[in-house]
Order: sequence, then structure tokens, then C-alpha cells
Amino acid sequence: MTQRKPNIIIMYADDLGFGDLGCYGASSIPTPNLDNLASQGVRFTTGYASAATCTPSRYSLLTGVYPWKNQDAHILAGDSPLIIPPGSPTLPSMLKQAGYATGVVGKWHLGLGTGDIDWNQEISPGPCDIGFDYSFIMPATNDRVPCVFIDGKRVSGLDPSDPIEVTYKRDNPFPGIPTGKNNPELLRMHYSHGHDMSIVNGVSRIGFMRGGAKALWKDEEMAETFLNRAISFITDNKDQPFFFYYAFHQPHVPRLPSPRFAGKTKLGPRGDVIVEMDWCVGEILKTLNRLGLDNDTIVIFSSDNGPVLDDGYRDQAVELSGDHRPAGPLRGGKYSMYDGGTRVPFLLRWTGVVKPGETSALVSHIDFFASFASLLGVPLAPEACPDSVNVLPALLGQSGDGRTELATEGSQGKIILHRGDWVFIPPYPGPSFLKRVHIETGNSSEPQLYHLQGDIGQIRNLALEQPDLVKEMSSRLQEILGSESARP
Ligand code: NG6
Ligand code: CA
Repeated sequence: MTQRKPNIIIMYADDLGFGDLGCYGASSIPTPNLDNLASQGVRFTTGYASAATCTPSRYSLLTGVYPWKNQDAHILAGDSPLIIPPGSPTLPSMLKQAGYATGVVGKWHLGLGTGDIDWNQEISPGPCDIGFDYSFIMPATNDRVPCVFIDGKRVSGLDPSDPIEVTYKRDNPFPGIPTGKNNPELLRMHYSHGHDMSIVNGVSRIGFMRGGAKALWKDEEMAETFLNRAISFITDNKDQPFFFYYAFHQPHVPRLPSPRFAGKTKLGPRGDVIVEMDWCVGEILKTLNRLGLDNDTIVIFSSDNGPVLDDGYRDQAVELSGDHRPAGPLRGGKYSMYDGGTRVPFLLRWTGVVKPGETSALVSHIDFFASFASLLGVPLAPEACPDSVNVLPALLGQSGDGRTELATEGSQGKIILHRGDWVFIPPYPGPSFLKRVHIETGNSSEPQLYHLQGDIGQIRNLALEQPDLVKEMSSRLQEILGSESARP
């Protein structure tokens, strides 16, 4: 153990799949910095996000609460209210209590304000009301308006004489502003489904906005903008323990890398933005090294949910994918109840403390809260992180025992149960295949039971052969869902 409390950095990709990095088997996307990180730390082969989409996954990461306990934890619009009540226990507020400086940079997507936001005033509550001292964020996603950054509580670079208006009402209330639907001639990147509303930077988005011309982001500069903020936060806080949540926007759509990275892979923009993200990771690692913080910093890298190729723009991700399998050997992807939805790259480095290696211990992002509280000896309030399990020895690579069970969410609040190597997917209504994104959901009228050891691709449904286990896991899942305490 080092003397001081270790800094904790969580780097969190957006829609990066289990098979997208070199250290997880990808051969057509060079990710030298992440591969390096993997070789210096623990590489988890069964590390899970809590959900197959962003908002619920991030909600659980920051609160240690299963996402279905909060009825608002589903993919949010860009003007949705904050879904984590100010003052409630969160990972950053727990770390703050332990004396940490806390910061977030990048994709937020957990809502802001209380509804009816005025983007031209102070925007509150937000990250700074749930435990972060420092915040520089994109409000929702890079395909949703408003396409501006929020620096603290205010839109960054806003000219008060050009106020911003935002709406998610169906009909465009701003006649005269260009939209993807009416002005395809203005588009640099065309939509394939959805994404036909306001045009910003030559890309049509979800939602309508007008005004704020000087504050609008340029997608190609986003990586560097976030990186500069990230490096400043680390540098400014180098003399005290800090927690830094660095939430990348890559490789979520629309994928527009900086010109330096365009064409770096043969896979088109999706591959290129992953290379760009890997470069950002490298710059963070260099910064830590330069500041002499390697041994004092726990560096985690993971992804909020599994991969998708066509998520609404025609960027050739499907056509150019070749042999690349973004989910690796896993079935399904983003939005899916199969493992491709939630099993993600998961790396942890703590130089000098954690021995490099690989583990198949079952761990989830939801467990950071209880595990780091235990590491730091912070007493937890009874209502804090009810679904977070202290798996610290597994996270530090000291034990092969992680969780014994884990429930995860596909899209639309559909929950499944992992127990050891077994996965149980109850019968759910709905399409088994999402045509537009080309992903299997896991919906079926029959129960599904898979044994991942030997069947990582979830091909052999063993439900009929193991009726007792199906019954047992089904009632356990009901128990977990029933223990749902109503949370705001
Ligand atoms: C979907 C969007 C998709 C993406 C997703 C959220 C359409 C047709 N699809 O509704 O493009 O934005 O929401 O992704 O609009 S997530 O990673 O933030 O969960
Ligand atoms: Ca995501």
C-alpha cells in the first residue's frame, strides 16, 4: 500500500464492445495505449455494465443502485431532469467524504435541472449537486441537442445576445431552422434512422434547438476539448487525492474524429474514433507519469454498454466492418439482454500494488461504490448503494471470487440474472431482433438458460434440460425485483 489515499480515475467509453480492443482480441483497431494499460493491470473477462444502454448503466455506476429501481433511469432526452436526487449517496459524494477532490468531464446523460431548463441561466441541479466539485460535460449524448458543453453550471461560451432554446416536442416549433428531414443538402453525415431533427455542425440530431451559435460544439474537436479539461483537472489536483470520472463520447454516434485520426483504420469512422479515444487514454497515462502519480493512482477503463454498428447514421460502420467483431465472441450488442449488451472491456491498473494478470471473477461497475468505500474505510449510510457488492479483493486481482450473482438490464427495463457461469433470461414479449440496429434483443416466449463456460456465444439454450435451475433462478430474479424499494 502506498502512503496516501490513491487517486481513482474511471475512464468510461460509450458503446465500446467486448471485442473492440487489441487486448480483447481485436486485430483491425490499433489500441496500443489500452493494450499497455491492460498489460500493466488486471484484465477482467467477465466485467459487466449494469445495463445495455447508457443512462441506466451510468446511474448504477454512480449510485450503486440497480437501475430499474429508478423509473426514470432509461435513455434520457437532452432536456430531461436530473435523475439522481441531490444529497443522495453517490460514489463521488462518498469519496468527497473521504477527502477526495472530485471531477467529471465528458458525457453526462443523467439529466440536468428539474424540468423546463433555461439553458441561458445557471443550470441546477447537476453534477455539482450530487458530489462532483468540478464538472465540464456534454449534457446528454453527441447525437442529442443541445450541442453545447456545460462548464460548471453554465453553457460554455454562450453569447447572452443569442440565447439557446431546446425542445423535444415532436413537431418542430422553430420554423425556419434547418433539419435533417427538410434540408438533407446541408448534411455532412446522413442519418439512417431517427436523427432527422436540428442540424448542428452539418449533422442532424435528436431534438430541436436554436440559438447559441458561438457555443455549439464541433464534433471533430470534442475529444481534445475533453482531454484538455481532463489533464487540467488531474494537474490541478495532483497534490491531494482525487476522483476523476472521464466519460468519453466515443464510439457513440455520430462518429467524427479529429482529422488526425480520420482514416487510421480500415473500418471507417467507428474504428477511427476508437483509435482517437485510445490516444486520449495514452495522454492521461502520460500525464500521470509526468506528475509522478503512477503508483498513487487506480486507473480503471470500461464501457457503459455493448457495441452497435448502425445506431442511426450512415457512416459505413456496417459495410466496412470486415472480420471485426465488436462484441467479440458474445451474442447480441447494445440494447441486448445477451452478454454482448453488458459484458464489456474492463481494466484496472494500480502500479506497484496490483499484480498484472487476468481474472474471470464476476464484477460490475455497480460494485465500485461499496468496494472503494471498503478500501478507504468510509462507513456507509444504511441507505447507501444497496446493490453494490464489496468485491475489492477481486478488483485488485487478489482473489478469483467476485460476485456470486448479478442482475443486469437489457433495454426497456428487461432484467436477466447471472449466477456464476449460468445466465437466465426470462420470457419477455417484443421483437427478438432489432432490424434497424441489427441486434438480437433476447426477447423470447420461452425461458433461456445458458452456461457461459463452453458456450460464451449463448447458442445452446439449456432451459429444457435444467428445469429446476430455471425455476430457482426465476424465483431468485423475482426476489431481486421484488426487493425494489421505491426510489425517486
Ligand atoms: C437511441 C438512439 C441512438 C442512441 C441511443 C442512446 C434513435 C433512432 N436511436 O434512441 O442513436 O442515441 O438512443 O444511446 O434515435 S446511449 O448509449 O446513450 O444509451
Ligand atoms: Ca452508451
